[in-house]
Amino acid sequence: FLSQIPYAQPDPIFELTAEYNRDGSTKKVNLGQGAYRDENGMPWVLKSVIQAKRAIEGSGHEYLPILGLEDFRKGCTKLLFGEESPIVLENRVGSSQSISGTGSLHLVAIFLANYYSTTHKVFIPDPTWNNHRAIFEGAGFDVQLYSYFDSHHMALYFERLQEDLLRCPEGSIVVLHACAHNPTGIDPSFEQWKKIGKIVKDKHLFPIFDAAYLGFNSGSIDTDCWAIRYFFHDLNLTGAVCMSFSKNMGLYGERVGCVQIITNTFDEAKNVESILSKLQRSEVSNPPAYGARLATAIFSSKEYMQQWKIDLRTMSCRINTMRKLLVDNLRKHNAPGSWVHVIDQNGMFGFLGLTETEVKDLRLDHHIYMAANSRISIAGLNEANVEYVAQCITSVVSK
Ligand code: PLP
Ligand code: TYF
Repeated sequence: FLSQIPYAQPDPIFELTAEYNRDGSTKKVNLGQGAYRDENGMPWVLKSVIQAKRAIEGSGHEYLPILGLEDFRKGCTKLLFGEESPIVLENRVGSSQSISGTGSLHLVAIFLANYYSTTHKVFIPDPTWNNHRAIFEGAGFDVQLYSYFDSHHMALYFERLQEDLLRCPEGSIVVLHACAHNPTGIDPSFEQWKKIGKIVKDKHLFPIFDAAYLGFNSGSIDTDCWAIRYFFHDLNLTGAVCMSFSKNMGLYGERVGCVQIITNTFDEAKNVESILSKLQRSEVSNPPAYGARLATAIFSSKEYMQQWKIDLRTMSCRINTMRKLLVDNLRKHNAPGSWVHVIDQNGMFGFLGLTETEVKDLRLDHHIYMAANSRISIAGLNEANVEYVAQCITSVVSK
């Protein structure tokens, strides 16, 4: 059978990084993969993480429990909902540590496939992170798109989004980006979230919040949890949150994440957790320890938590400054258009609205690398390259 195995195309964003690494030009700029870079274009280890590393020295290499570190899981629930939350006080969350955000989505997907049935459709935004389709199709679901982005106005297509969600069959599963939508950087307003919440409630949809960028919109986890808290506190819904600490703790390669399934009662949560444990056992047996220990050390120390908040502001402020500087430079070089959409976008990415040809020209003629849909990781910009990038964008769009 091996001779019949087809060749699967590599993931485009990892290919782009490989192509960037092969490029020998000194001018090259990497705006591809969503990973934070400091003002010198270097990966950044958060100060809070450096403190946590010292604190956990000597913690050894034993296995964790199947569901991961309990203090980590409980810390994640408190982070999402706050210490005083009824959800926390009534123990209504079934949780499991996971292989970061991706593993968290996967665990929820197989949980739903096994215990809710793949006859339910999964709705994901158009566009979205390309792994959403792969993860849910991989678990056996029929995956459909709901409208999200209006490319004409470079804005949220809210009317269509509402229409599409209203058309979902009752009980469908809907994937929502908690904040910092990837790739568009456009999130619903509070008022729009309220309307989405009402549809989710009325149609008994099962919401899954993909929370991979908490802290990147506002610099504050509390603020960026607004939609999650509105759904589960104010509307009293049940659903899932898939948390990742790749970006907001800079722990990319350590694979630190958590699944939170918000239920109606403590007994439901206990049963859900038993199933998460059973599923996790045959998938990864038990999750990796190091990164979860770091995150737990941060959660358990007031001092480190304070530092983490500062670190989040450091990253989100630098990204915002670069966002504005890019637009200032585009305007300075008279790039056609107002570029106000880039200013209005949130989180780690800018969604420029260039054509595939323009993106290709930037790569081949100017050594500037970005996703084919013209999504840029803003953190790849710095004082040394932002004007060059703006000049080159101006040049390709003025052709
Ligand atoms: N969800 C979204 C929307 C993402 O953009 C990412 C990473 O880029 C993830 C989930 C998961 O990332 P990780 O598995 O590294 O936590
Ligand atoms: O840049 C992006 O959109 C991501 C990058 O485990 C990424 O696809 C890389 C590794 C990973 C998750 C996301």
